[in-house]
Amino acid sequence: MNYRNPVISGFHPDPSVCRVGSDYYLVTSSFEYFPGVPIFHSKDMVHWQQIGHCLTRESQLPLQKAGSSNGIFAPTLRHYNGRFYMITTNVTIRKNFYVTSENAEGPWSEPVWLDWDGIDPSLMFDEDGKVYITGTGEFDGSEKAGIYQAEIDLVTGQLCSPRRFVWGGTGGAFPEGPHLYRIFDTYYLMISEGGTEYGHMVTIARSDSPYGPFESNPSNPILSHRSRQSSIHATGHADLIQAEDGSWWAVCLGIRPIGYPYRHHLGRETFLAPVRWSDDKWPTIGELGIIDEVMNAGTLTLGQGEQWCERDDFNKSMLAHSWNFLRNPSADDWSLVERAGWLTLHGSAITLNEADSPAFVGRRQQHFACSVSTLLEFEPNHDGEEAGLTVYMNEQFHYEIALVHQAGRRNVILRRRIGSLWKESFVSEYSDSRIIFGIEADASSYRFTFATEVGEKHIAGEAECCLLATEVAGGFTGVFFGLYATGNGKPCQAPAYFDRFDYIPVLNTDEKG
Ligand code: 6LW
Repeated sequence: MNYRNPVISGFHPDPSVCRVGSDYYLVTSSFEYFPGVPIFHSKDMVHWQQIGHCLTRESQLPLQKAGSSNGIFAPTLRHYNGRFYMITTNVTIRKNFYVTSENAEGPWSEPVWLDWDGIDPSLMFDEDGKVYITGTGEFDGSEKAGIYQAEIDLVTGQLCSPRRFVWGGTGGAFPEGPHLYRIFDTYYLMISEGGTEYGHMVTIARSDSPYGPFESNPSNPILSHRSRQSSIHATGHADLIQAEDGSWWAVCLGIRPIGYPYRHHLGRETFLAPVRWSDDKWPTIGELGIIDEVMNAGTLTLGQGEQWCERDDFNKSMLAHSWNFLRNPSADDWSLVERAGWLTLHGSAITLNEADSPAFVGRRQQHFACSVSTLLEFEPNHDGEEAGLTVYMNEQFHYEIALVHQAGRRNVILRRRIGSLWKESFVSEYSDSRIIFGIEADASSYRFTFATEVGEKHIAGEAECCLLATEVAGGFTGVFFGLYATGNGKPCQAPAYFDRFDYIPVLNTDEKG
């Protein structure tokens, strides 16, 4: 049987995976978004369902004023003695920490803050009871670039040995994202090099001792799409996993750029690839380091994917796991109970143009071709009061279709913000307080629409996907669709009520199968 990559589409980078019996669990990075570190469950490693987040409280995830693409970097997920451990870095406060839980769904513990510098911390539970923390050294020049390691006591969070440099990789830039494994009674140290962009690769070394000296695999890299003719690029940051049936697999990140020069706007996504061991016990990921959008599932027994939920009616008292806030949301800014069946947003003075926490509830764009829409009820009566639907990459790169009070009039606007340039490319007076906003996406453009509940759909304009791409906008994240409200510099007195949010992927015949 074949399966399709990415196995988790949209902005889901730096995957880390573990297995408990026949259940697989996976986490990804979340940067400035809240809650943090989405966690997924699967029975086959191909079909993943999000079951929650590891970091759901501000005490675990302080993100005040976190710059875009700061906050939470690469997490590692492990299960040991009936307990899950998720270890990661909050780059904004320069702290490494772990949280634990008996159930992957949570609740997860308060953080154990570590005396450990750098990023990308990983844990390895050795057979003799020792636990190793392995991580990427500081990038600020205070340490030699490479991978550092120590023993750690996970009851107290204290280190029980000095921090030691263990490997610098094969000479690529940014040796990072390490995981230490004990396989075939040998210690394998797998890392990424080349940076998370088009030079990305995975390399591996091994030793009889957890501290090395590590012997580099003569066939490194074991995964890389550098200079490849492929729809997938920048593959790297991998984690190894042995399936219940004994077969070996890796999850890794990759991107699917559009056009030339390449531009990718959906972010770094999660891919699955088979791992083969050579006779002399070195692994390779995929076909000689190459992965594909369609791959053979080998001995995995594939189950059914979850039905895509096209409509969120906001009828529950909790937001679905797919929704996120920007940084730590203010409790006054949003409610699912204030008006039953509607998401209410109270716009604050903060706008989408600030690296702050505007009244915003968003979800990742996970398909190149898709359409989203929402019904908004909003009666702005003061200049600057605004609510609508945004395609958001970061505070400097976003598009929105909105209802806004401007110079005494209520207008529908299409605004495009690209770096220091911005333009309202459509402005049309609109007298009603109810409006349906829509965005129709294909791989290269977004089309913005509006309609009354009974009337025909009008096109407000189009905008390029490539101008929101990482290659233009920078950062480590991917595009979100967001519902938002703002008073543009002062509190918005009118509440913005959103009745529903539809996300309808346009799948090609292959993807449906
Ligand atoms: C992460 C690093 C990386 O910490 O990108 O692709 C950084 N690899 O290991 C942010 O995701």
